[in-house]
Amino acid sequence: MTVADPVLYEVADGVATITLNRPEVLNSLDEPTGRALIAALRRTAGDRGARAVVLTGAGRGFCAGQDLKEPQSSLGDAIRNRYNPIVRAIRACPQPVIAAVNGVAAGAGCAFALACDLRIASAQASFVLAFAKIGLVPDSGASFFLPRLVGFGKAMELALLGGRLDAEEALRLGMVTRVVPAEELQSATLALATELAAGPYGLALIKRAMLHGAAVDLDAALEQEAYLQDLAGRSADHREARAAFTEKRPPKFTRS
Ligand code: LHQ
Repeated sequence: MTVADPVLYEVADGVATITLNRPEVLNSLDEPTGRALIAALRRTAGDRGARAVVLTGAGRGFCAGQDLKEPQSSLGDAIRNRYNPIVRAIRACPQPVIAAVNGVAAGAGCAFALACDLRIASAQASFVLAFAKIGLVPDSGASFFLPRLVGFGKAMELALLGGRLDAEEALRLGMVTRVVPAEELQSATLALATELAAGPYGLALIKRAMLHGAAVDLDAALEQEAYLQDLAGRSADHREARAAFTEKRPPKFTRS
């Protein structure tokens, strides 16, 4: 009997797709799955063929967080060794990372979606801050991302009550960018990822500027913007965009 890969990695037309692949347990994470996800995200960061990244789940779930049937001695160690590296790897990808939320995203699975740069959801998706229901605290960056996305009051309510939000409610709160019918999730995600994959080198710097700006004071943000703008201004893609503007034609970017 062969055991299916718990995480699938595929690159096509500049888009890397990472698929959590334990559909029978709603893609919850045991140790091998966590390790494979970290490896896939790190591989993406160095993959020159991947100009945008999609994170999604096989079957009817996106990710139900920790596999609650896996025995664990120290939850702190699990968080430090498995979950925090996943979140850091998502943030460290120079490419934009899109969560294509195909179904339920619970616990750390919800936090992974929040850690991504954009979220597009199937109408069948749902979001559950499941931690309170099992006597735990928000982890995997949920306490950091959620208040920034929906405001502190709503984030506190969701964290304490752990209720399930459907896709439309998540859209209303600003947790997701778009909701599409389930059968259109793949094509809509690919269209979004392809648009990003055709973008300039500056997109990686935009990601850096926005992530930095969300966590520092104004002076630090202004200085970082100046630093990154200097890099962006020296890129071939910026020169190409200026030439294309003058020549009244669409730019052709090379990600350099
Ligand atoms: C699962 C799971 C699951 C195993 C569904 N594990 N089997 C970090 C480090 C260390 C420790 C702890 O935590 C963390 C971070 C975290 O992620 S804590 C949060 C852990 N996750 C949860 O508490 C969510 C648990 N799951 C649920 O509440 C429900 O399954 C949700 C709301 C996600 C979906 O409900 P339904 O759509 O009704 O599906 P279901 O409950 O029937 O699940 C389908 C199957 O998947 C079922 O198996 P079965 O053999 O009965 O068909 C579940 O047992 C299995 N499954 N989540 N986390």
